[in-house]
Amino acid sequence: MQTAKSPTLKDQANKVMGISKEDAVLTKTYIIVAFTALLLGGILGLLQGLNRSGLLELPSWLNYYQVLTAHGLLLVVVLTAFFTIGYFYASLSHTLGGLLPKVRKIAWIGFGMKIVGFVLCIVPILMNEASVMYTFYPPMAAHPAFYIGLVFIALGVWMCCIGAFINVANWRKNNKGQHVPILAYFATGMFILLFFALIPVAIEVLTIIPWAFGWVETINVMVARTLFWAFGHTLVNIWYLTAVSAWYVVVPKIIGGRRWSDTLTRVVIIALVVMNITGGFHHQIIDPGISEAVKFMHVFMSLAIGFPSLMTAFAMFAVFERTARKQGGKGLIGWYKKMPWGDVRFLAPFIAMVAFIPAGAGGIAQSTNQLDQVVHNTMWIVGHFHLTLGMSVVMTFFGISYWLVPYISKRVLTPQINRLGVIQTWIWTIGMIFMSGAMHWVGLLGSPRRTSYTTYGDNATALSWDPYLMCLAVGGTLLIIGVILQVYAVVNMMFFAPKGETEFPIAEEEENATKTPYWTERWGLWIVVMLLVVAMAYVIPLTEFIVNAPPGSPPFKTW
Ligand code: HEM
Ligand SMILES: [Cu+2]
Repeated sequence: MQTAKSPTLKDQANKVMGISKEDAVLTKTYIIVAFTALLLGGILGLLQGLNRSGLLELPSWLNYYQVLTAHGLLLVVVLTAFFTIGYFYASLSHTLGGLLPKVRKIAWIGFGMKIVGFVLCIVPILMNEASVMYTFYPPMAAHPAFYIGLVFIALGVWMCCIGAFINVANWRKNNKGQHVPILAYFATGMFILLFFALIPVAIEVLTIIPWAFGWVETINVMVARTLFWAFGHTLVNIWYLTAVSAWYVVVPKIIGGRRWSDTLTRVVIIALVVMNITGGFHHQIIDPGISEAVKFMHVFMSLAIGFPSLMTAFAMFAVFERTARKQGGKGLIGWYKKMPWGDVRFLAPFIAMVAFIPAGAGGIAQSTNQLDQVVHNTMWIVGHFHLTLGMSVVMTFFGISYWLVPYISKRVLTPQINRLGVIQTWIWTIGMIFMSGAMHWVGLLGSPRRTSYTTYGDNATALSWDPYLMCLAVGGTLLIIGVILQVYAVVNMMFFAPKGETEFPIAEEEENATKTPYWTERWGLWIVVMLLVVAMAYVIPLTEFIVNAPPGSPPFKTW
C-alpha cells in the first residue's frame, strides 16, 4: 500500500527536516487564534454559568444574551474553524511534501478575511446591537455589519477549502494511480463537506442582509431556518471528522500499534460526507410547516450517520485490543493495562472517545420525535453539545495540541507539560461531567436554555432547579481552570519548551493489509451522490416553503 515508488527530493527533505518554516508559521497563527478564542469564550461561559446559578448578577452594561452570543461565536465558529484548518493544513504539509506557495498565499488571504469578518461581527455584539446568538435566526435581526462579517468569514473559509483542493489535486497529478495519504484523505473529505455546507448558510445570510438594512420589509423565516441547519448540522460532522481523523491515524501510533483497515477508514469518510447534510431537520422537529414524511426522512438520514460512528467505535477498540495483545495483554478487557494512561496524547483523545458513547446516545434520543418534545429548547440540549463538542471534539483537539504545537514550533513535549496535560484532562473531564450532567438533568426538569437567571416569581418548579444549577456552576469553575491550564500549555510548548524535533505521529497499516480499491479516490462520483441525497432531502420542502410562503416577518430586536 502506498508504496511511493520514489519519494521526491522534496518529500525526503520534508521527512528529515520537519515542517518548513513558512508552513509552520501558518499553522501556528491559526492555533494561536483558536486558543485565544478558547480563553475568551471560556471566561464568558463561566459568567453565564455563574449567572444561571444565581451567583452573579451581570452589570447593567453587559447583557446575558450578548455574552451568550459571543460565547457561542467564539467557541463554535472561531475555535473550531481555526483549529481544524490549522491542523489539516499542517497535515497536508506533512503528508504531501509541503504546501504549494500559492496555496499558502490563499490560506493567508483566507485568514485575513476571517479576521476582518470576525471583527465586523464582534463590534456590533459589543455594542449590544447583535445579541442574536450564534444561530442568528430571523425574525431576530442584528446590525447589518454582523451579517456582512459572516459573509467575510464564509469567504475566508472557502479560500482555505480551495487551497486544500489545489494542494491535493497537485499531489494526485504528480502521483498518478496512488492513494492520497490517509490524513490528506480525511482533510479532503472535511474540506468538501465544509465547502458545500457553506453554500446554504451563505444564501441565507445574503437574503438577510437587505432585510436587516430595511430594504425589504419581510423575510421567510422557515427558509432561513432550514438553510441555517443544512449548514449547522453539517458543521457538527465537520468537527467529528476532524476529531476522528486523529483517532484513526494518530492514536494507534501513540500506543505503538497500527492503523485499522485502510479501506474501511476511507469508507467511513465517504459515508460521512455523502450522508451528512441531509440530517438538518432533526434540529427542526418542533418547527411547523414541515410534513411528517420529510421530518422522518431527515431523522432516518441522521441515524444513518450512526452507522459510520459505530464502525469507528468498533475500529478503535479493535486497535486497542490488537496492540495490547501484541504487547502481551490478556483476556477480554486486559488491554486496558497496556495502554499509556500517563501520556496525555493518548489519555485526552481516549476520554473524548468514551464521552462520545453517552453523547451519541443523547443525540439519538433527541432525533426521536416524541422524546424531542420533552427536551427541545431545554438545558438538556446545552448539556448535549457540551458533551459532544466540548468533550469529544475539543478534548481531542487538546490531545492533538500536545504533539502538533511542539511539531510546528520545533520544540519537544517535556515530562512536566505532559503531566500538566494529564491533570488538565482530568479537570476537564470532571468539570464537564458536573456541568453537562447537571444541564441534562435540569433540562429534563424543564429548565429552558438561552434564558438568564430567573425564579419566575419564586415558582416552586423553578426553585427546584437551583441545586442542579449550582452543580453547573461548580463544573463551570473547574472548566475555567482547565481552560487556563490548556492555554498555558500551548503557550509554553509554542514559545518556551526546549528546542528539538517532534514527530508527526502517523500509524502504519497492518503488514497483511489488503489493497485498498481505487474507487475510494473517485471524489467526483461521491460529490454527485452527495448532491443527489441533498436534493432528495431539501428540494421538496424548500419549494413548498417558497411557493406556499406564509406572510414574512419584519425584523425584531428582542433584547
Ligand atoms: C469554561 C467552559 C464553559 C462553560 C462554563 C460553559 C457554559 C455555558 C453556559 C452556562 C451556556 C448557556 C446556557 C444557556 O443559557 O442556554 C453555554 C452555552 C453554549 N456553550 Fe458553553 N461553556 C463552556 C465551554 C464551551 C465550549 C468549549 C464550547 C464549544 C467548543 C461551548 C459551546 C457552547 C455553545 C455553542 C453554547 C450555546 C450558545 C447558544 O445557545 O446560543 N461551551 N455554555
Ligand atoms: Cu445535527
